[in-house]
Amino acid sequence: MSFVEIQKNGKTAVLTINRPEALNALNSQVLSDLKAALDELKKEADLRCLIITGAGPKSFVAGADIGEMSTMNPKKGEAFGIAGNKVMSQVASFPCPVIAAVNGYALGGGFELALACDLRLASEKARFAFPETGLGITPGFGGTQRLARLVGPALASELIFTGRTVKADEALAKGMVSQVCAPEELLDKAQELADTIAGRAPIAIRQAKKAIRGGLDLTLEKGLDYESECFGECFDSEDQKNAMKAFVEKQPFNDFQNR
Ligand code: DAK
Repeated sequence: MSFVEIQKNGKTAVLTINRPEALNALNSQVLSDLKAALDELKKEADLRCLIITGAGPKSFVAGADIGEMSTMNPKKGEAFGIAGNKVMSQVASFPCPVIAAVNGYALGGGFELALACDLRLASEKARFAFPETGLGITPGFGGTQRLARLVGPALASELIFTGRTVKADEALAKGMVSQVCAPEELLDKAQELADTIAGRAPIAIRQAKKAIRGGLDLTLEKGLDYESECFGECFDSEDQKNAMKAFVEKQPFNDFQNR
C-alpha cells in the first residue's frame, strides 16, 4: 500500500499524501512513496501542472515523523535527511509548476514541502509553523533557506526561533501564500489555477520556472543573463512561432502543443 495517491485530470494531476491517521507526517515510507510518485510523474511529458495536498480535513503534512525520528541512530538519521532533501529538490526542480494546496497543518517538514512548491494556496484552516527548535533541531529540509528567500530573514528568523504558528490570513498578508479560501473550495481553486497554467505555453512556463528558480541563486546581473538565455530558448519552439503568428494575423490561439 502506498501513502501517496495520484489522480490525473487531463494535463494536470493531484498528488495526495495519504496518511491521515498521523496527520500525513513524513516517515521513511512516505518519503520513499513520494520519491517514486514524483519520478513517475516526471516522465509524463504532457503534464503541465501538479497539485500536492494532504488527505483528511486537518493536515497538509504535520512534519517529519517524530516517533520514527526519536529512535534513529546517526546512520538512519542521515539516510532520512538525504531522502527528505531529495524529495524537496525533486519538487523544487519539477519540470512543470507545482502548487501546494495547504488544507491544514503545514508544520516543520510539511511547511518545507509547501515552500519547495512554486505556489501555495491555503484553506482558512491552514496553519504554518516550524516547531523544530523546540525539538532540539533546526529545520533541515530547506526551511531556513526557502523561508528566508520568500519572506526575508527577519520574519523567517522570528518564525524559526520562536516556533510561532502563522494562520492563513497572516500567511496571505506576508506573501507566504497567494490565495486563501474556504476549506471546501481549496481543491477546486487549486484545480482552477492549475488549469489556467496548463492552458498556457508549456515550454514558456518551464523556461520561466527555470529563470525564476535559477536566478534566485545568482547576482542580479547574472540573473538577467540567465533570463535572456531562458527567453532565447523559447524561440526554438513551434508554440512560440504559432502563437505569435496568430497574434500578427489577429487570430485567437490557445492550441499549445508543448513543442
Ligand atoms: N510525527 C508523528 N506523528 C504525528 C505527527 C508527527 N510530526 N504529528 C501528528 N502525529 C500523530 C499524533 O501522534 C497522533 O497519533 P495517535 O496518537 O493518534 O496515534 C495523530 O497524529 C493525531 O495527532 P494529535 O492527536 O496530536 O492531533 P491534535 O489535533 O491534538 O494536534 C498537532 C495536532 C499538529 C498540533 C500535533 O499533532 C502536533 O503538534 N504534531 C507535531 C508537529 C511537529 O512538531 N511537527 C514538526 C516535526 S519536526 C531532517 C530534516 C527535517 C526534519 C527532520 C530531519 N534531517 C535533515 C535529518 C523535519 C523535522 C520536523 O518536521
